[in-house]
Amino acid sequence: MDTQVGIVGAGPAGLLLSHLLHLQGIASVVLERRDRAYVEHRLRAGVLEHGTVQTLREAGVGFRLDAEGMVHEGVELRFGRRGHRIDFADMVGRTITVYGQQEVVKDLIAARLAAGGDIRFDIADVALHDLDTDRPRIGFADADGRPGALECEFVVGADGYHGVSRPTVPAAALGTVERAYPFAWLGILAQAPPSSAELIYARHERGFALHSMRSPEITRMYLQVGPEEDLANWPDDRIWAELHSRLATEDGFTLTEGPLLDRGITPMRSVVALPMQYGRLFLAGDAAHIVPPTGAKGMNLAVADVRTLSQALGGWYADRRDDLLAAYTDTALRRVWRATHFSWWMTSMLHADPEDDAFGERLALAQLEYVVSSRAAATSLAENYTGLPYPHGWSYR
Ligand code: RFL
Ligand code: PHB
Repeated sequence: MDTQVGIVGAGPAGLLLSHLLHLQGIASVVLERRDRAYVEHRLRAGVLEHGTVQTLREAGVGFRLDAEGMVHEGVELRFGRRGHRIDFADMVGRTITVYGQQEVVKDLIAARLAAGGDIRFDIADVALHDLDTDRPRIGFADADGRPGALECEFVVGADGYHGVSRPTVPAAALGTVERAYPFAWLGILAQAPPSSAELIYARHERGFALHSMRSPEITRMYLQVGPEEDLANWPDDRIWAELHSRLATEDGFTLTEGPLLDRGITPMRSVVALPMQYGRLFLAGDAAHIVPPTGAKGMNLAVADVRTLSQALGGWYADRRDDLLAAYTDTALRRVWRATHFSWWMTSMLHADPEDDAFGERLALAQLEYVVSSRAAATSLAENYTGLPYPHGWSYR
């Protein structure tokens, strides 16, 4: 046997799992298709739930997060040219932290390498074998193109939505439940100080817009666009004009512009694959489920899966318990479905659906009015957005 747990993918899920297993004395190898610089600079999520921050801190990888992460006590919902603040701290006594996903990835890679961890970048042709035996194998080609193999006790597919792990499971053993949305997000990163201290989720007749940030000097923003939209149709001045009009308020909100550092288009889908286990293969994070980004849940769910899996593998290695592993799908899916519903709800409330009629539009506005005028409804949003408490720890002992 080459390692106890073979992990495919060095995103937040794979890296955090490798680290949490190490803290419990369990060995793993992480195989990643991209190079280190690529995964450390891939621009993605930015909002960490309360429990995600706690998990990273408890695992000893929260130092830079505590120094550089921006703690937010609320968000703004903007519609009808007016802003309405949802006060998380007041409603549920919890906050969120704005800290780029790639910074979490950098911190985890640094922690693994400092502890002598084995992360192999530039790995091609990953193929999973013998998953229904107790000695599964991962075949691959290393960074120099030489063929290699890892014999393990468990394989974890943490290789994202486009990875190889989920498609390796025989179709008869895996179901998927999904929903496509008739729009996508165009995201930009601008060298400009944020125009608001907190995130702004805006519903507008022309479509959704989101104002977020990465630092006191860098703004991150998104615009709802068509599902097949081409980035070539969006020169800088069109992006800024659209952001100005969708974020405008009657009391004269001003949006600070700056040079664009990055831009990209992300399609929106909800997908849940189940079960999240096939023999000795366990799926975690985007490899098993994706949500539209409106609820800021994707990376947080990846962390939640890995906490559950880390505890279950801890139980196996400490006491040969297999009940926690057998319960992995059910335990993980409870949180996944809650987040899937919340993300769908935020998405439908905040986007202009081109396929919807006037009735649908009025319902979405009525829902927004209710959320900003009822303490009960606002508390529900706050509870879900900041993240539901964890029912169990990440370590077995
Ligand atoms: P990842 O991060 O996709 O990592 C998977 C890794 O596997 C590698 N890989 C392979 N390696 C070896 N062999 C193969 N055959 C492989 N195939 C793939 C990949 O190179 C990669 O390194 O999955 P993971 O770890 O499950 O993490 C999930 C998160 O990345 C994702 O859910 C979030 O980014 C989603 N998301 C957000 N989540 C939040 O919690 N809060 C947010 O605010 C938030 N905003 C967002 C988002 C995602 C977005 N996009 C770009 C989809 C905003 C956007 C725009
Ligand atoms: C981000 O800052 O990238 C971000 C924030 C909130 C979301 C999605 C993305 O809902």
